[in-house]
Amino acid sequence: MTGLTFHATHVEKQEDGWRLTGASVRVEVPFRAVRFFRHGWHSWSLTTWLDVDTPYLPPGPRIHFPQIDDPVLLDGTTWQSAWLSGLEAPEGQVILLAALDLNTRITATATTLEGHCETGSAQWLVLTGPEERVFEAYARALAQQLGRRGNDLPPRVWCSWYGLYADIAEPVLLATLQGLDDLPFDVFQIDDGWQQDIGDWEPNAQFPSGMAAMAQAIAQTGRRAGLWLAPFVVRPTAHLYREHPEWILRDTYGRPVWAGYNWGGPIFALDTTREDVQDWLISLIRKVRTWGYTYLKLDFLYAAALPGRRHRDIPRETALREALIRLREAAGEDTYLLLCGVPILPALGLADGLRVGPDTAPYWDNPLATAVLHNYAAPGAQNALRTTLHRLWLRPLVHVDPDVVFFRTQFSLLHPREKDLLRHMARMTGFRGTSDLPFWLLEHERHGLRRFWEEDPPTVTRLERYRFRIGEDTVDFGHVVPLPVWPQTPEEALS
Ligand code: 9PG
Repeated sequence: MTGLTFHATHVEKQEDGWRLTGASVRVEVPFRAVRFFRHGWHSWSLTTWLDVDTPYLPPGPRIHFPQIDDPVLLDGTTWQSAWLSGLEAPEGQVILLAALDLNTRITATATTLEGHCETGSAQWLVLTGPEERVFEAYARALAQQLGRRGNDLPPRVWCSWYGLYADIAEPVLLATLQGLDDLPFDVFQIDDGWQQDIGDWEPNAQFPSGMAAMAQAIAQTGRRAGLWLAPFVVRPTAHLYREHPEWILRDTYGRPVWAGYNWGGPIFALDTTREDVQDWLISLIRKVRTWGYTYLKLDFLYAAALPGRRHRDIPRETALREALIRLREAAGEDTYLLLCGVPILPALGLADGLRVGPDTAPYWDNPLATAVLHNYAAPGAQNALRTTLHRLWLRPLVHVDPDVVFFRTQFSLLHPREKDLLRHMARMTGFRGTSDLPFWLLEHERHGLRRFWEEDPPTVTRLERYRFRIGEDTVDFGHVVPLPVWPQTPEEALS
């Protein structure tokens, strides 16, 4: 592509684009773009192509900001992206501005891409060409810079969350394990609900035999035992909070930094740059390893990268990456780490699996969250599919987890067509999970689950941006992408 103008401290032409250096860089393009690529901060954050004239309306409620995206990105008056953004020319060519360093963000207009690094000078790539090629080139550069994992096949997982939610207990999990006995899958993962509190990572009264006994029961069936933890967040009700108020990340005024609102109240973050916090984190990971869990779903990890005044004055995403390096060391190379609610770039090279979209749900969309509150990180099948679709380019770097698939009709509002889309997405990533309880499945649904887990990963060909050939199926995800809007006029209401 010719006619690009750069503003940067240093510009170097490379084989497939340019390398820019600078704390603030700017690229001007010789056309008016039709769309821009918005890339969100963490697993759940909106990532999609948007029309350049899409107005930025801050999502709500504000107490959920950290769960939705980087609060710094949401606080602006225009769309902002974490690390990468791009423009689509009228003829379809794409120009990507993409950071190689952490703590970077980008604003796009119809004719410019402006990068900014929070911590001083950074390295950036400018890549132009067909969409697939520019994302491939960026993924190669990221592999060099941050590393990659996940050469083997992604696991087939049963996860308790989207079936039982927090209402889990020993008997129902053991019965489920038994009910799945003749199905081919790899991991039985216990999600949120086993712990005493967020911060107090010991079994509650629903697990009287303890977590080691559960892991043993799972291992006896030949599956890998998986466990959910949110190691960087604390509820104020937890013993941990009362015993170690000095461990909590605080702002410049000394007030605890809000990490969001969940489990019926505000949640706070640990300052992972403190040595005593690091020791506690390492012993937590070692403890669950000793219990027998070798698949860990580590969640709400963004908390360690929120703005705040840290014990060690290092950039916030660097603080997160250092904490993840310690968790990886404590877990060992042979533990599968599925990272969730995690800023994407800081996790590369450390995660085996990465959740790349918001939570799915046994319903398509909750318009109160999306159309009314502009929150596209809210649970729902459509939100999950949209952001996952726009993060498939990460596949050479990590196992990409699109979240679970539903086969059940019981306790589900999903149309068969919607369930098919979720299933095709999982086939495309190879990461195949479900939360369906075996006793809920009709015979043909159980058969569907069996085939899903039995299938060898199909050949996938991208036919168009949102149309794929997946094995023998041609699947079009195009209608998933548009953001739901609330009708403002009678004409819109009728269309
Ligand atoms: C357990 C769940 C499951 C799920 C995770 C995560 O309020 N929120 O914005 C919010 C977002 C995601 C979320 C929970 C709350 O889900 O993604 O798979 O493990 O935690 O609590």
